[in-house]
Amino acid sequence: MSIVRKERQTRETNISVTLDLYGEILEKSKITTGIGFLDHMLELFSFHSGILFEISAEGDTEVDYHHTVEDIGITLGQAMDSALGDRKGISRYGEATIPLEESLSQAVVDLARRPYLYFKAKFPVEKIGNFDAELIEEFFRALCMNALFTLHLRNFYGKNGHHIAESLFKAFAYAMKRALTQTEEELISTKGIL
Ligand SMILES: [Mn+2]
Repeated sequence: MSIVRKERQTRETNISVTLDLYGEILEKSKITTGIGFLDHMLELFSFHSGILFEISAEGDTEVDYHHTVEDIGITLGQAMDSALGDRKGISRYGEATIPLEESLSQAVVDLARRPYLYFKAKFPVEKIGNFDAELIEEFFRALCMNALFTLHLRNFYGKNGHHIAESLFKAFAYAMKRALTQTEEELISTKGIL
C-alpha cells in the first residue's frame, strides 16, 4: 500500500490531496478546505470509511464555494483512482443504509471503472450554515467522474438538512469501506478487467 499525492492549480483554486486509501500510513486525516461544513463532512467520511487523507485548499470562496468544492472532488477523485491501481483483489461492490436521527440514506458503490452518479436527495433548506446544499451533489459528481466509479446515493427521508447531508456522507463511507475490502478473488469481473 502506498500514499498518493495529487495537486490541482487553476486560476480559481489551489488544492492538494494526500491519500492513504487503507489508513495504513498517515496517522490521521488533516482536512483544511477553508469550508467548515465540508471539513466536517470529509472528517466523518474519513472516520467511518477508514480512508485517511490530508486535504488543503485555497479557493475563490469570496465568489462562492462552488469552484473549491468541485475542485476538491476532482482532486480527491484523481487520488482515489491512482490509489485503486488496477483494482485487483477488492470486493468491488459495497452498500450501506445509514440513519442519522430522522434522516435515512443509502449508498451503493461499484468500484469498476464506470464513472456514474445517481443522486437523489432533497434538502429542505438552500443553505446548511453558509454552505449551499446543492454543492453536495456537485462534490459527489466530481468525485465519481474522476475516481471512475459508480455511486448511487439517495436519501429516503429526513427533515434536517445537516442530518440529511451527514447520513449521505456516512452511507458513502460504509459503502466504500465494504467495496474496498480485500478479497481472495483475483478480479471480480467476467470481463477480467475492472
Ligand atoms: Mn454534524
